[in-house]
Amino acid sequence: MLARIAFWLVPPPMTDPDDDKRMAAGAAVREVRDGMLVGLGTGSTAAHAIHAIAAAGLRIETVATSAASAALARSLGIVVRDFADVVRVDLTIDGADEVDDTCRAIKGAGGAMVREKIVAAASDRMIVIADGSKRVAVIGAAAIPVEVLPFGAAFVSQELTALFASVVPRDGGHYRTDNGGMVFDCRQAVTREWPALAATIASIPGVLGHGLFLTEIDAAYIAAGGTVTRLER
Ligand code: ABF
Repeated sequence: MLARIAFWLVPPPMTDPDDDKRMAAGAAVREVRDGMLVGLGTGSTAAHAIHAIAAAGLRIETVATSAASAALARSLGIVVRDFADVVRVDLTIDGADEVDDTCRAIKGAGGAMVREKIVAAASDRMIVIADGSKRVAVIGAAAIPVEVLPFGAAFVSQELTALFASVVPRDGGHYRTDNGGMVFDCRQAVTREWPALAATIASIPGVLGHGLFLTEIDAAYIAAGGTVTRLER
């Protein structure tokens, strides 16, 4: 009887999402080997991976998907090369806003999706890391960020409103990415035929990139409640 009362008085431990992010990051970093050129993602989950790489004392070089991630890595003693001189990366580890069981993802809430997609495309393997809140049955609830050359802001916004019911310039149009681009956060797409939508977005002159990652991701480590699940594309 006392045990039964104790159970109700002491609920099961709730894990902190940050602990889950750290667990997912640690699982991915265990795939890093000495001698690799590693792509460093952007965001709080990717930051855990950067700390884990530093802590592991791995003899690697890296490229970063944002100025922020490059600064964090260098502050931890990690060699960060200029990606402009790189054509191939062994392994990239990055976060996501949503990821489904086929490793399709929406990325870019952190505004780094253009560089993230270039680095992912140059990578032999690309692994997403996330806490359980990012795992979805089907992507599409999260905003799809679209980076736009400011020169084309009004024109591209008009073109995007034909594809989405909601097109919102980030920070009232004042937000700028590391590339100097604006970001429009787009919701309620007119179609969920994601490949076709991705191609249409990319075809708009003035669009620099978007956050639909449909083919770039090879695997994902999702941590929830202290348990890590590995998904494969
Ligand atoms: C980056 O990290 C972005 O693509 C994505 O939007 C963001 C997720 O940030 P966090 O890990 O902090 O949730 O990879």
